[in-house]
Amino acid sequence: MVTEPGTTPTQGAGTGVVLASYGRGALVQDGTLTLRCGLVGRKLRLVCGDRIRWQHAPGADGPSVESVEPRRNVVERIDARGRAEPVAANIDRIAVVIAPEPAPDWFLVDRYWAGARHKDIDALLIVNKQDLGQGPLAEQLAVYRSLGLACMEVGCRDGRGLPALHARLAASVTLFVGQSGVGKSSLVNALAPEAEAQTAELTRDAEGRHTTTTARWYRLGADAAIIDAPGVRDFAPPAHIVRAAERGFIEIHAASVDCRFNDCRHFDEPGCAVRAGVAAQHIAPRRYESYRRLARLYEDLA
Ligand SMILES: Nc1nc2c(ncn2[C@@H]2O[C@H](COP(=O)(O)OP(=O)(O)OP(=O)(O)O)[C@@H](O)[C@H]2O)c(=O)[nH]1
Ligand SMILES: [Mg+2]
Ligand SMILES: [Zn+2]
Repeated sequence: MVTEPGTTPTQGAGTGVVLASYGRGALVQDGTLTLRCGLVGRKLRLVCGDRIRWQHAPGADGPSVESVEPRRNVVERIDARGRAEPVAANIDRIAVVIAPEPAPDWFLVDRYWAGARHKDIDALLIVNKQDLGQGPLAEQLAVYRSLGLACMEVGCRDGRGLPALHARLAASVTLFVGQSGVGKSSLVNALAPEAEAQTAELTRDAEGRHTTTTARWYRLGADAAIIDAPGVRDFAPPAHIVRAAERGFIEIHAASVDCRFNDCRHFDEPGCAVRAGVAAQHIAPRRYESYRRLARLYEDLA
């Protein structure tokens, strides 16, 4: 029954949180117990962060997840075939991690931010690898700061900014997302002491690098948690969670009150205050382009 280091054989029942979900089973934490659970029934679909009830009946092989509490929210991504895939549930904050290397995909940052706003989830931009400098990032960071997105500069290698980040993540559940290789797992390891011991589940990809293959919850102190998610390049929040694409783009939404038409999409409608704002440099052209790409994608899928 014990297939994962640190799992505890047990009898009884209780409630816990899903640390990681693996198709036919889940790793569950209940207080100090870590349990490798099967699933009762074929319909049960679990995701990292789910609150569940488990039971280990006498005579059973091991503990099973019996039921899932209703989710407060669920963050999804779209896979290469355009299907929505849940990543994590019951999240307070999405932290988008970027770094000078690999070069940021700003469209991805914009989509995650818009998606977080749409779901009323707090958003944070973490700029890692400060030891590499941030030259070309500075211009875009200034745009995000002016729009009110919290940005924190950190470095796993030299420990820069980590105490401030740790403090910021207190009393909440934060999902780390971002491109592969930006240092999400390195950050989680640096912040959560218990994570370091569990890097066994990191696998190596074709180029021999460690890469994360499934979302995984780690406790951060007594009252907080961080979820390390895989950074597959093609993944992004699905369009349907950013249905209100415009609402997710704070500056575009603000300008749109002056558009001539109430249902202006800000593409080529006459009297569009958003395009006027872009022309007058009040709205960053790159942000407008992100909005257009997202709005188009949504229209294609609708
Ligand atoms: N120079 C520098 N390199 C770093 C820093 N943080 C992480 N790295 C390196 O970046 C590489 C990728 O780190 P990971 O933590 O595996 O990145 P990840 O975002 O978890 O990647 P995926 O799991 O594939 O999504 C590793 O070689 C790390 O050593 C940093 O602060 N500075
Ligand atoms: Mg990783
Ligand atoms: Zn408009």
